[in-house]
Amino acid sequence: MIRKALKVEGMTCQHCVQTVSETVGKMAGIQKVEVNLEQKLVNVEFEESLSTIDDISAQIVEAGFEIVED
Ligand SMILES: [Cu+2]
Repeated sequence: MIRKALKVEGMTCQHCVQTVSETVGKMAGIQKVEVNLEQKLVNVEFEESLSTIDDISAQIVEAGFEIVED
């Protein structure tokens, strides 16, 4: 299990937070999703053999948000 933080642009309200949480939460191997709206961060705990960070990023983009590269 690893933990990573993604910077996500485009989340503006609790509805966005819920959309991202649900989208990521239903993926395989996701243990925990925490969205920090103020910091625009999505903290994810997941099993890398089931979903990669690229998979998670792709789903967030699919849901209409933008991943900001560090
Ligand atoms: Cu919103």
